Amino acid sequence: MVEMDGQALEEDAAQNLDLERLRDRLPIDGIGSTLIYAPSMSSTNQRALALLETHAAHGTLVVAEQQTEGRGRAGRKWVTRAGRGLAFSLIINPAHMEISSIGLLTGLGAVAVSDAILSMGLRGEIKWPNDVLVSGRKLAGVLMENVWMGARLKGSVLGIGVNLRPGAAPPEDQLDLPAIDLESALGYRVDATGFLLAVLKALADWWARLATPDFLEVWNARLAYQGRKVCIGNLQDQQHGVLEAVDADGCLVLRGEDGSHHTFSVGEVHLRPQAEDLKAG
Ligand code: BT5
Repeated sequence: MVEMDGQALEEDAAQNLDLERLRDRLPIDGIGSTLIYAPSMSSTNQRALALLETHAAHGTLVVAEQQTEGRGRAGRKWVTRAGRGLAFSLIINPAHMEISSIGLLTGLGAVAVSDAILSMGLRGEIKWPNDVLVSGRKLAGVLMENVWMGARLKGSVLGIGVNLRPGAAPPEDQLDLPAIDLESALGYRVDATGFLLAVLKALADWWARLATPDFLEVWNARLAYQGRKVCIGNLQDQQHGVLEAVDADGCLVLRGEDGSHHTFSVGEVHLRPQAEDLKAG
């Protein structure tokens, strides 16, 4: 089933996605069982969360080529510019997952994007928990949001934003981390539909194997800043240590100077390399 919104694209940017082709290839193992597309949306996550409230099914996919109120974590903004980027959100029913391992879903999004770019010859690193970096620059961001009914998890929305073409990201002075787009990294024009399908295929494959050691191994193998000194937390409370790994629940494990281990769950914490380690690395 495909639903289309009538909202038009801002600017005169050409539509990136070939909807006919997308429709023909979906669903992929249940992913994209319902496709909701609009050239422009406020936020695909916002739309998907609203759908989840009205009992949308697992696998429902919401796609836009521009967002006017794209969301990052902790109230930050994510920019998706018409004809330059891609934004999509997948409704997931994590009924069979332990609540403690819900953080794996953020990793699922990041691993799927890094798989898709690897198939194009680009090695991505995952800055825990939710960024995909190429050459230390942010190519994509993942935002997982949950809908609760009391203590019961009704469903999750896995939102992914990717910079496809030059000009996708806002100016550097508005960024925490330098940005990059897929086309600049590859040096040739990217097929947006093919790329989206590759991410969806990877999401479907890893969703089926989320609780396996394979998934954790791949996530860890692509982890940015591994073995380096990092600092994590917020302005009030910062912890320093050497970044060791992601554990089976998707939590980040740091080793302190005294050798003790500290575990952080996917939340509102901010991870960055320490300045002296940046200079060294
Ligand atoms: C993220 O948050 O990186 C999560 C981004 C998730 C976006 C997707 S798009 C589909 C779905 N619908 C939504 O509304 N959201 C999701 P965070 O780690 O908090 O990073 C946010 C920061 O990234 C901002 O404060 C900027 O510094 C930076 N940023 C914003 N737009 C960017 C872009 N296009 N490219 C690179 N960096 C960007």
